Amino acid sequence: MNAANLAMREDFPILKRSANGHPLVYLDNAATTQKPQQVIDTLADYYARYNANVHRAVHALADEATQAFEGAREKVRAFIGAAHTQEIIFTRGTTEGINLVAASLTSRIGANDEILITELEHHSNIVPWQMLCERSGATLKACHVTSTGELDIDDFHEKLSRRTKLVAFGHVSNALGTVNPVDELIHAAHKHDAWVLIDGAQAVQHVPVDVQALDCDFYAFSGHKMFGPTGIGVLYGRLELLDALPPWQGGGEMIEHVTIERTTYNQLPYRFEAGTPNIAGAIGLGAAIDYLNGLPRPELLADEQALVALTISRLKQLPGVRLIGDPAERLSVVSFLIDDCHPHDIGTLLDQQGVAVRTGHHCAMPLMQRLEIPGTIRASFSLYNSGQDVERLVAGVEKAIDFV
Ligand code: C6P
Repeated sequence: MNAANLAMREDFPILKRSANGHPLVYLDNAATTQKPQQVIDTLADYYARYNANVHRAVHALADEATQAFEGAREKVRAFIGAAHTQEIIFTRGTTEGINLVAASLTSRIGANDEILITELEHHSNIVPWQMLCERSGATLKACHVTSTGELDIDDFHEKLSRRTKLVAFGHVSNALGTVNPVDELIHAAHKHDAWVLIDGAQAVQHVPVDVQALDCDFYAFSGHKMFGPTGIGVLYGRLELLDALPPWQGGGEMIEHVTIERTTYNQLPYRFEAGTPNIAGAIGLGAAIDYLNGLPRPELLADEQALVALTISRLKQLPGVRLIGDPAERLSVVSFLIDDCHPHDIGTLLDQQGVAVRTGHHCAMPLMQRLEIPGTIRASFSLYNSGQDVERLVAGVEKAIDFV
């Protein structure tokens, strides 16, 4: 453990607690990360000092809340390198961002069109497109995954066609940690005049993201996977594209003028933010961004990558352990199975030793079907994890193997 890692751990009060009588080892960061005191304090401060609805009233509290809420939008814009704050839409999370795009695209997709996804996707990046295809008659295609858990790039290029209207894929796989060759995929999709949506849920915490450098059309992510609160996320959309899309939900805030007969809509980004937003969540996300910006991120990421490599090499030495996926580029996630054991049994045995991992299909059932496995045991790392956490995981797995 180095100084930066030690200092960071101090910011997370939950890391001091125990679970089932053992000091907690939290390796379920792909599901949600823990929250630093700075984010917890920001949430409490909002509710204690300036809780009010935003954009609606002239009183002092409303003004303070609106400024903090819009300030958070600007922090998000800078964090992902977007050109305009109008391109930053607050959502409930990655899932809602993708559903927003799928719903708004309904009028732009027809029966002759195709949507291309991949077998690596989380259900959030599959089901909304299936629903869009049901509504529009369009066809959903999925790029195959190799046995190492990487995209079959030849298959991707083969499945792209003049009919492809939209290509949607994850930046990083939540089940295997595979980092996709996003630049190549975006470039190929744009050559076919297809829009590109990136599911960035598993990337933003770990690597810097610049949506302009990427040149993607949409990028969705969740606050709770990057040290922020649950119930808040972001959809980035390219300005011209968002401008041309109809709103998806109707209600307060998204309107300009309403009569009983018809409504004209508000400008961006409010057109896509019907109803009272998650104000505390957005401000808390802003605090999480401030927190991330204050960390020596490259150093901490290098350490996290070293822990992933250490975990892989230690698990490989254990009898009966089968690592799932062997991508050339990987972030944060190590998935594995133990011969003749159900993943849930191993997860429970690890929990009894204070080690939190996730087991099961990880909301990626098509990937599990492709790999012909019921699920995996998944250890997922964050910037605050330590070498001790790896040792406790490996010791826990050894004990579980002895027990079963
Ligand atoms: N994955 C996991 O344990 P929401 O729920 O909207 O914040 O994020 C959905 C989502 C979308 N895409 C990817 C790649 C994801 O990993 C997730 C969430 C968690 O892997 C919970 S299923």
